[in-house]
Amino acid sequence: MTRITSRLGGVAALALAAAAVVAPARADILLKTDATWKVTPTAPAAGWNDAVGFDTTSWQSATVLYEVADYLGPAYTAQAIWSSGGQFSSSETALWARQTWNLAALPISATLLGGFDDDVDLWINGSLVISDHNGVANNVGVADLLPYLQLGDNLIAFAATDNYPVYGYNHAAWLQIDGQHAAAVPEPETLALMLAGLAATAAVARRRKPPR
Ligand SMILES: [Ca+2]
Ligand SMILES: [Ca+2]
Repeated sequence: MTRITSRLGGVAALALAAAAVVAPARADILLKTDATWKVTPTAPAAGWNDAVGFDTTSWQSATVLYEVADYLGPAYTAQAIWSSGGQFSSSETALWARQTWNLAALPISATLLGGFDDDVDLWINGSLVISDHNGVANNVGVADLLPYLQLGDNLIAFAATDNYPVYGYNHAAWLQIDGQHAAAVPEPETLALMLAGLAATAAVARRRKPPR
């Protein structure tokens, strides 16, 4: 018993040493608007904003209007998008857009910032998280997206409208989700130590199991 206890102490010390060299949280751009988004200038059928598997074969790939970095700096790699009518179309004044993406691990923080000319309703996995109808072009955001994200496939969808009766035909939409992941992947030596520790712990646990 003494031997097992001292071995466990060793494992704990190894685990502590390994934890100390793991890098801190890593900032990342989780999602941004670009040409890979699917868009349509005509109102879609029900399910477009809450069904991951919604059929978008009749939709277009987004048309890129400009780089957001030109206005907000290099931290923003999102691109402003619209349908193929472009930024000044007089016939395509509303945009429905969606993107699915996979989260292999949940981030420890996630925020959304977007710019819509002029108004927007935005859903994440079927939850309405932004509803902006002030009639002017402005930036909108969600400080904490974690309650809406899920492991595996995620869906983000928005409907944007141009207030052309007041300001003329000029429209655009962009968004970017920034997040942090728990920690960088440990270096190989650290990983080897941690795995050795886990194996030792498992061996001790197996030995401690009462016989069936
Ligand atoms: Ca607005
Ligand atoms: Ca406008």
